[in-house]
Parts: sequence; C-alpha cells; structure tokens
Amino acid sequence: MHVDICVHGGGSLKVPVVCPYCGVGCRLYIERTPSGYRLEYADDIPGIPNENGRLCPKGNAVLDLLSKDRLRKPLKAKEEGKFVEVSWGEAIKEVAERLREIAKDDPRQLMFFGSAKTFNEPNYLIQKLARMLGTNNIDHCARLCHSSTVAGLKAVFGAGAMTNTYRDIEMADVIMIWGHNYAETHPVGFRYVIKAKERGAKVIVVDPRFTRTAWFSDLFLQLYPGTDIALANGIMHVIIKHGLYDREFVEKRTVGFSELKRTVEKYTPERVEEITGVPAELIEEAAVTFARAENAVITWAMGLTQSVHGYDNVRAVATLIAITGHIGRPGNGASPMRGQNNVQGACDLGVLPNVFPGYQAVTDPEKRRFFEEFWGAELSGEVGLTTIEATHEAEKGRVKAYYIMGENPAISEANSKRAIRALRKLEFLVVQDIFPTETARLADIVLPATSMLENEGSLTNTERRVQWSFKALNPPGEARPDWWIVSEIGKAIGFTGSGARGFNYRSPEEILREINACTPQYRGITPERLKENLAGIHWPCPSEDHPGTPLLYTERFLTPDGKAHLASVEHSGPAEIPDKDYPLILTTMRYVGHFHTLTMTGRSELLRKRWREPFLEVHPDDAERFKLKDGEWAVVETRRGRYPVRAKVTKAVKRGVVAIPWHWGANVLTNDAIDPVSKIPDTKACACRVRPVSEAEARKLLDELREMGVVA
Ligand SMILES: Nc1nc2c(c(=O)[nH]1)N[C@H]1C(S)=C(S)[C@@H](COP(=O)(O)OP(=O)(O)OC[C@H]3O[C@@H](n4cnc5c(=O)[nH]c(N)nc54)[C@H](O)[C@@H]3O)O[C@H]1N2
Ligand SMILES: Nc1nc2c(c(=O)[nH]1)N[C@H]1C(S)=C(S)[C@@H](COP(=O)(O)OP(=O)(O)OC[C@H]3O[C@@H](n4cnc5c(=O)[nH]c(N)nc54)[C@H](O)[C@@H]3O)O[C@H]1N2
Ligand code: SF4
Ligand SMILES: [Mo]
Repeated sequence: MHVDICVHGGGSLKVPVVCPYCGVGCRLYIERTPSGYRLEYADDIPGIPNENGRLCPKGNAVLDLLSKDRLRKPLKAKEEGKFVEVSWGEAIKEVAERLREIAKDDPRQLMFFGSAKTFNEPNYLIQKLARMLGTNNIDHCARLCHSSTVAGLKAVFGAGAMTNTYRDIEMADVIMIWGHNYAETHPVGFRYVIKAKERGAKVIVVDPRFTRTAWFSDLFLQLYPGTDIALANGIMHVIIKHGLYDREFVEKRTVGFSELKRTVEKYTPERVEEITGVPAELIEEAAVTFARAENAVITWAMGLTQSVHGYDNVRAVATLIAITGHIGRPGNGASPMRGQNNVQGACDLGVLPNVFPGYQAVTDPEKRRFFEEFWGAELSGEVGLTTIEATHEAEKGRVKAYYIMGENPAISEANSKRAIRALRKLEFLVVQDIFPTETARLADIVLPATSMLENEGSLTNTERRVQWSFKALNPPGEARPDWWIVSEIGKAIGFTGSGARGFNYRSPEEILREINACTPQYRGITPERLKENLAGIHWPCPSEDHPGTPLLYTERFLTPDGKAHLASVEHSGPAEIPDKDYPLILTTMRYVGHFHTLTMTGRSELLRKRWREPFLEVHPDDAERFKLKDGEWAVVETRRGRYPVRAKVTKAVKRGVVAIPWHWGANVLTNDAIDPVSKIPDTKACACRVRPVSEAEARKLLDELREMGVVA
C-alpha cells in the first residue's frame, strides 16, 4: 500500500514515523503547522499494527521529546559530571584515538553497547565497528530482556523470534498470556486480544499479580515468582495424562517426547499447587482449555524471561506449544512480545556478542570468512562479553572502556550500585544519547544524538515487521544522527576503505543496502520497498520479489533436522529465596505511562502528572504483619540495597510477594545473578524485607541514592 507522504489538506507536510517507544511499532504522522508540530493519527494505512491510528499514552506524548534539556553539543568531562562543550571534530578525534589505543593493547578491553532505541542502520554500524576493532564485546539491553527467549526458542524451534503476528492473536480461540502485562506494556497490541475476546476467545493469564491484563482473563493463574517451570510442567502433565496432546504433530514434527513424558510425570497438579500456589483445579482447567482449542497462542514477556533459569522457562513454554501443535498455522504460535521499539532489529543485526548480522555465529569459520572478506578486516572468533559480564569484568579492571549508544545501565542494570561502581572504574566512557542521563553523568565524552523523529531509517517490531520511519522534526542544536556519529568515528579510527570495507556512508539507505547484502533474512528488504510500503515487510524476506514471511514454521522448523526439540526441564526456584532475614519475594514491573529509566517519559509533564511516583504493592496480610500503611512510606531492603517507596496495600499481589515498578531506580535492590545460558539477570525475583519509615527518613535516603546516581 502506498501513501503519499507529503500531501495533506492545506499543503502542510504530514510525515509518517514509527513510535519511538515500544515493540508494537505503531505508526503516526507528525505535521508541521505554522504554529509548530502536531501529532496526527495514521488511520489511513491498512495493515499497520495500529490500524485505527490510535496510540497509547506514551505514543500520544511523543512530541515531548522536543524537551528543552536535550543534549545539543558534544561534551567533554573536566571532572565527573562537569563538562565543557567541544566541537564535533574534537569529540570524534578523542573517541577514535582512545578506542584505537586501547584496542592496540587488547581489543577485549573494549565493550560496545548498541541501542534498541535507535534504527537498524546505526546498530549494524556499531557492531561492525566493534568487530573491525577486533572484539565481539558488543551487546545491548536485549540481554536484560529477551536474551533467554532468543536462546530458548533457538534450542526448541531453531530461531529466536516471534513466530506469528498480531493477526494470529486476533484469530486465536485461546490466548495464554504468561508473565506479560500485555494491557500495560503493549497496549495497542492488546487491542487484538480484545477483538479475539469479542469473538468468544478465552484468555488465560499467568502472573503473581492481578494485573490490568488479568482483568480480561477467564482463568487467572497466580503463581509465586520464579515457579514458571513447575507450572508449565504441571500443565503438560495433565495434557499428556488425558491424551490431549497433538499425536500427529508430535510424531511428525518433534523429537524428545518420551523423555518429556517421563519428566512431567511427577508434576501432578497437587505437587505443582504446592510449589506455585496455583490451585490444582485451575491447572487442570488451563491445561484442558489450552490443549482442546482449535487455535491458540501463548504470549510472554519479562515474567518468564528475567530469571536465572529464563532459558529453561522459555524452553518449557515452547515445548507446551509444540506438543499441542499450536504452531505453524494461522491463529497459533509463540509470541514472545519484544519490548523496545527496535530490540528485534538490534538483535537481527548482530548487536550480540555471539553472532554477526542475521544470527550467523562468530564461531563458525565459514561465516567469519564471509565477513572478513566483506568488511576487509581480520575478525575474532571468540564469543564476546554480555552486558552484566562486562560490568563484572570492568569491576576487575579487565574491561577499560565502554562505548554506549542509547542505553542507561546506571538505572536499568540489576544491582545498579555495582553497575555504577564498574562504570566509575572505567578509564574511558563514551555515551551517545539524546538526553543527559545518569550514565552520561559519568562519561568522559558525551555525544548528542538526534531522536528517531529527527532522523530516518528502518526499524523492526516484535512481529519481525521492518518499517521505515521518516524525518519529521529538526534536531536540536548540533545533535547528529546515530549512523553519522558512528561513521565519523569509524573513519577517524582509520576504516576508510570503499563500500562495505569502510565507514564512508552518506545516508541510512546506503547502510541498509549493505545490510541487505550480508543479512539473509533482510536480503529483499530494501529502502525503496520500505518507503513504498508503509505497513512494512516481515523477515525472512530472501529476495526483492519476496512478499515477506508473517508466519513461521508452516512446513519445518529451523533446527538442523527441521523438528521441534522438546525440552525436559526441572523446576528450581530463583537464585535467592525468602528466609528469616528477608522473608518476602520482591518482583519488579512497569507502568503503562512510563518507559524504562524515565529519560524520555519522565520529561513529559502529562505523563509525570498521571504516573507521579512508584508504589510498592503489598498484600493486606503482609502490610499488617510488617506494619505498613496504604499511602505511607516504607523501606524495601535486600542484600544489595535499600529503597524508599510509598506502600499500596492491595490484594492484587500474592501474599508473600511485594512488587515495585523499576522505572525510578529500584534496581538498587535486584539480584545480578545470571542465567548460565542466556546470561539474563534475575530481576523478577529476589528476597527482601520491608519496614515503615518516616517521610523525612525516606526523602533523605532518596537523596543519598540520587547523589550516588542510581535513582532517576
Ligand atoms: N509502558 C511501558 N511499556 C513497555 C515498556 C515500559 O517500560 N513501559 N518497556 C518495553 C520493554 S523493553 C519490555 S521488555 C516489555 C516488558 O513487558 P512486560 O514483561 O509485560 O513488563 P513487566 O511489567 O516488566 O513484567 C510483566 C509481568 O511479569 C510479572 N511477573 C513477575 N515475576 C513473575 C514470575 O516469576 N513469573 C511470571 N509468570 N510472571 C511474573 C509481573 O507481575 C508483571 O505483571 O514492555 C515494553 N513496553
Ligand atoms: N528491575 C528491572 N530491571 C530491568 C527490567 C525489569 O523488568 N526490571 N527490564 C529490563 C529490560 S526488559 C530492558 S529492555 C532494559 C532497558 O534498559 P535501557 O535500554 O538502559 O533503558 P532505556 O531507559 O530505554 O535507555 C535507553 C536510552 O536510549 C536513549 N535514546 C532514546 N532514543 C535514542 C536515539 O535515537 N539515539 C540514542 N543514541 N539514544 C537514544 C534514551 O534517552 C535512554 O537513555 O532494562 C532492564 N532492566
Ligand atoms: S503501543 Fe507502543 S508503539 Fe504503540 S503508541 Fe504505545 S508505546 Fe508507541
Ligand atoms: Mo525489554
């Protein structure tokens, strides 16, 4: 479908962009009028995720990114947090020299962070830069998010992405929503659940909290945090016992069933009730409802993935999907809902320490030879560091420099006080962002980037849908596009070869063409096609005349033998379980009106007014036991830190569990123990205690944390 991007009543300019917040990938128009910029709903583009044009509160607030305190000039630190403005030339030269110097000594002393908040093109470039410098130390926030999905789904189905689209969710008869507060975190995508419900679909929600999503459920399974494997095994136990699995599918398209049967045999609903706290009858009912459905999907997000056994959690849920044959057909599938607007794209383009663009392993000599030839550089075959591992290596002084493009680890990393200590220990820190963040405060050089609305390029939503976003606003001051900044640094380091062998780019289009040439899934997704087709193209798209692939695995899986590899996994709890000293389980979550570390939504007056501060959700029985009062201050303490917050006494949260949104800085509390396979931290469950405090004490403690740079 072609939409004329410039024609609008009155001859004013109406530019189609993609929302810079979440992975749903809604479109909107920004119109320039004589009195300033105006947002308009894109209700005339068939096939986009938000077909009626409507947006959620964050999407509606995008123009607040024009905020006054944007970064406008490159900055150089004189001492921590004290900067002077420098020219682009000076900033680029310094970054290039320092990176080159450290790389000469040992490139593994460098760590690069790509950004799920910017386009595909700069992400491709930053991993190319890291690799041409000789290291695979490149990662991004997907590590804290869906890295366990990427690894877990690869093991079971052969590839790590969502297997279907929002349309399939709309067509399903049963929608299981697992550790995913769909209504608050992918609000416009949730419309498809509501449409399915209007058709009579049943919704099953698995969450320790009675969320806004749970309000729409027919069945609500309220488990203890960290007990997801036991629940999945219990559901599979019932399905296998009653012979409700899809025999033909299991026989023809899977391997590993007999071992699975043996493993889940001991997970009787009664035993699973003891582990998870979910009543046995509900486990039976959920199992029967899911298995008997003609069409069913499971969506999941952080409640499943952010765990020291996230990899096993994902494999268990994928196995449940496979044995019921709910995959590879319209109206079915595995829907890990990707979070950031371009986290799918950053993963696809190799902003990961183990793969080149297109998930081609750095350890595969053939793939490495291809990229060595393509980029004209010698490349390392050693898998690089992940984000949390880099923190731990920086703490030991083994990683000496970070180049962070669009990430805010001072607030977003588990055990943030440790993350801050590591950042402070670095010899050289470059932060490229649109706002002065808590992480930028510690930088040696700060590079001002344009926001996605002031810049253009491609980005990939959770459905593997690649869309082009056009330039709608003028950037503030001297802010420059991310692709431009990385290119300049690449050239200044000395990568001046022609074509793919250097960084001589003039436009994002040119970079996307290079991506087309080296990324099999993106081969046919050219800039010309994306600009023509505003609803985008779903990868894999192997050639320019290919329409794209919305639904995966209709014939075979991407594993070497083409079959789904069923996983037999055993339950084991979170890394830290409650004890006498820390008797409660703490979990963390999001609010619909805020995004992550508040760098963007925190600058919107409207959003800030409605979602003013965090609240600790605590069950009335626990509130009584620990003397907390609704609306009054409490301190949450873990083995890593203390955090003051007002209590909200509510039965929405399970007894024994407290929950807190992490946007404002609750990562001072969380546990940075990691999953051995996917290296994701345990941010959804750790042990804590709570006590009441006076407002004065709470404010004093908050000031201390702010001074330390770990709360927003
Ligand atoms: N408004 C808003 N939307 C966002 C974002 C945002 O910051 N704000 N961020 C985006 C990003 S990057 C992501 S990754 C997604 C995340 O989207 P979600 O994963 O939906 O977000 P969360 O609120 O972190 O966690 C979801 C739920 O997991 C539950 N949970 C906690 N522990 C467990 C457990 O052990 N098991 C189970 N089954 N559930 C558990 C929590 O109670 C919570 O309701 O949202 C995206 N969309
Ligand atoms: N306790 C706890 N911790 C969590 C989570 C949780 O559920 N609980 N969730 C985790 C998850 S799922 C995620 S994804 C991470 C997110 O962690 P981060 O990615 O660190 O969080 P953001 O605040 O999104 O940081 C993105 C940064 O990019 C900047 N930015 C925005 N647009 C652009 C641009 O166009 N160019 C550049 N260069 N910069 C830009 C923003 O200003 C911001 O500073 O947090 C994780 N941390
Ligand atoms: S649902 Fe996501 S993409 Fe859509 S408007 Fe809201 S934040 Fe933006
Ligand atoms: Mo995320």
